[in-house]
Amino acid sequence: MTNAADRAPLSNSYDVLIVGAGFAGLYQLYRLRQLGMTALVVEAGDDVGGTWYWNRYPGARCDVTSLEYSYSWSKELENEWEWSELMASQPEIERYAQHVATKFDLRRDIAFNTRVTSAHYDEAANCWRVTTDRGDAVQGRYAVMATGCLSAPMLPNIPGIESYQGVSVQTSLWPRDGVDLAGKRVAIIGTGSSAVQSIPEVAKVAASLTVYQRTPTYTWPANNRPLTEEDQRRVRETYDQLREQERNSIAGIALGLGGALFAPPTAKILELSEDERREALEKHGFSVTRMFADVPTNMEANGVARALYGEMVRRVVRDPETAAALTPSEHPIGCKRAVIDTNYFETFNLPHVSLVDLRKDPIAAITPSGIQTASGSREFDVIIYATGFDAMTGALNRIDIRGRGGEKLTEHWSGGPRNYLGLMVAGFPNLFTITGPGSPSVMSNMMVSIEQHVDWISDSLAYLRDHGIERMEPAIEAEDRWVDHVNNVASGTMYVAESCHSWYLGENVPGKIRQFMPYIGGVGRYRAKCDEIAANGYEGFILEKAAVPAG
Ligand code: FAD
Ligand code: N01
Repeated sequence: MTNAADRAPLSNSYDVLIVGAGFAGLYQLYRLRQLGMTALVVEAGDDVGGTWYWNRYPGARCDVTSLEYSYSWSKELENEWEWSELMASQPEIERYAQHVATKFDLRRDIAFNTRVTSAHYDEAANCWRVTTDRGDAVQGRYAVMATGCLSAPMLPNIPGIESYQGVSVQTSLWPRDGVDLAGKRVAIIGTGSSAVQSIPEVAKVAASLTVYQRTPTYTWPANNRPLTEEDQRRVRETYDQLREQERNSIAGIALGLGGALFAPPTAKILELSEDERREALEKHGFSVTRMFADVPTNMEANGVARALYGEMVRRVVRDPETAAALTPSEHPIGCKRAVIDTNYFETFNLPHVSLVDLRKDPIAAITPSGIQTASGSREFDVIIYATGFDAMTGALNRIDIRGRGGEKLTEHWSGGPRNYLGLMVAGFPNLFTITGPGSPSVMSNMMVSIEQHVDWISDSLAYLRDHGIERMEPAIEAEDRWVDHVNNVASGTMYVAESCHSWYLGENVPGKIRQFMPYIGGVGRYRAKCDEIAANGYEGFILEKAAVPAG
């Protein structure tokens, strides 16, 4: 299969259907081929890369050291690929995904330009029946949802949005040919990671840039730099140990952002005198607020760090009113996903860049020519929506997934996402989710978590085959216990503090249940738990031979 729009018709039946050709889907396909299973990947985009295919906005790059944000399952790949920067940009990561697809000849089993619209479990035939927006109907004994955690873009429900006559674009659906921003009057709505990365780049070319901010963001300098040959050599020499450290770490990271060995902080900000705190501020700037072990766990320590953070913003941003608006005051440091930037605050000192504080001056409407707030209207040539995603559950819920007895996944999850180990859902036999809610997922270097899930799923499928088992699903009691465990680990942390409103909690999506979705027990502990469950004959799962084999 190629990425041509007019692809050949699909076969009727596969061992495994995989949805999504990002890093998860690609590795899953590779592993299934190794097992000798037939697999089809269905992908909405016209090529591989997932996140790195869709998010082409100016400034897009990863915020984990690229030598770590890369596959670990092929020594040859590891040795031949040269990352040019500490944290690679979107085009480079996309090229890496394309290189992997070409090197391992993966595209021939991928149906591109095809969106899965439904996946229904046929209990009698014990298979998943999948339909697509191109009229395909295919079946697989197993289905693997590699649909991504940050792949369901959100457009805000602002009145008049459809009436706008200029160019409007979402960071997460940025066109491959780019958007002409040179000399244009540009507005950007949002100040999360995508906006923080875009703003300095857009400001370089636009005639004017107006940033519409609802919630100010804690962001830390990326300190990105080109990688030297010495960096690459040093990491290659110790790659095996580094990968092992990642797998057993809390967040899937062994190297810090500087590329040096990373150790979780141990010093406490509350144990420092006022003079020592000031000294640390002078020496480390913004980073001082991320260096102490008590800041994420103790609200008093968090408050001290917030005051230092505010001081740093005031030091960088010259206009006091803009500095005040850019300073987070309501939510604790660390309760939302950390944001990493290059010259974010500095950009607000440029004469053609301005900030609209939506807490004081909310958006009333998008008009045919621009944006109207309570205080008046501004006209723009381009509006950029950096307004985020329906995270973790969005891509799954946008597919009509039905399990045993026709139960809809959205019904099963009407009180918030529920599953066992973040991998399987009770009542949805033989359906696996990669980096789903209830797993470390977005709380980690995703590459490490993706590989762990793909390996676990592949090993499970081999086990089922070797033991003549045709149906696997979690017992409802095991699911209940896991959901309780995930909630208990998060309870009392700043992630669920009342003052925290994050996409981890689903709060950015109107009507979504407030529930902390990822598992924060740590990548290493979680891996050990998954391995132990498998070693104990898949404890908590119901394994059975189907009455009727798949047709
Ligand atoms: P994705 O890459 O999201 O791929 C899922 C694919 O499934 C997509 O191509 C999508 O088109 C397809 N799909 C979904 N639904 C359907 C359907 N119904 N039918 C057909 N196809 C479908 N993580 C990190 O660890 N470090 C980082 O630095 C980092 N940076 C990020 C930067 C951005 C801008 C974003 C948005 C996310 C970032 N992430 C980062 C998270 C990132 O999503 C993961 O690291 C990783 O790329 C996810 O891979 P995936 O294959 O699981 O999902
Ligand atoms: O999305 P976000 P993102 N009116 O949800 C605002 C990964 N990622 O695409 O906070 C006005 O963080 C919203 O405001 P508020 C990473 O995991 C990584 O930026 O809800 N504003 C917020 O400011 C990240 O966390 C990188 O008040 C509205 C913004 O839009 C995740 O993807 C880079 C609004 C959305 O921020 C998502 O990041 C990019 C409205 N109606 C992404 N609706 C790296 O650097 C929403 N907003 C690795």
